[in-house]
Amino acid sequence: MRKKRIVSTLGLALLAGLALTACGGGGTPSPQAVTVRAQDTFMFDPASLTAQVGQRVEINLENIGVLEHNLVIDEFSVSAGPILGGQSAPVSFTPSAAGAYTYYCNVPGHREAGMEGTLTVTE
Ligand SMILES: [Cu+2]
Repeated sequence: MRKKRIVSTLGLALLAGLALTACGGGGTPSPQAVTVRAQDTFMFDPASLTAQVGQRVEINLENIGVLEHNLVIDEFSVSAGPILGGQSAPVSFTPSAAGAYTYYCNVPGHREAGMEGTLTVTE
C-alpha cells in the first residue's frame, strides 16, 4: 500500500515537471533569420525549414541562378520576389499555426518542375 502511494506521488511530480517544461518557453521565441537560395535547377537550398508558432521568420531569398524566381507561402501570405539572378529579396512573417506548409516558386512552370520546399512549424 505504502509503496503504491510513493509511486503515484512520483508520477504526479513527473507530470508537474512535464507541464512546467511545456510552458517553459513562455515568452516569444527569438526571431530566426535564414537565407534561402533559388537555383535554376528549380530547387531551393535549403528545401526544408523549421520554425515555431509565434516565432518571427526572416527569409532572405537569394537568386543564385539566371532565371527569375520567387518564394511564396500561401498560408502566411508570404511573397518574396520575383527577382532576377544575382538579386535578393527579404520577407518576414510569423507562423500562427503548427503544421507542414509548402513554399514554392510561382514563376510559371517552376513549381511544376519541383521548385518547392517544406516549412515545418511546431508548437
Ligand atoms: Cu523559380
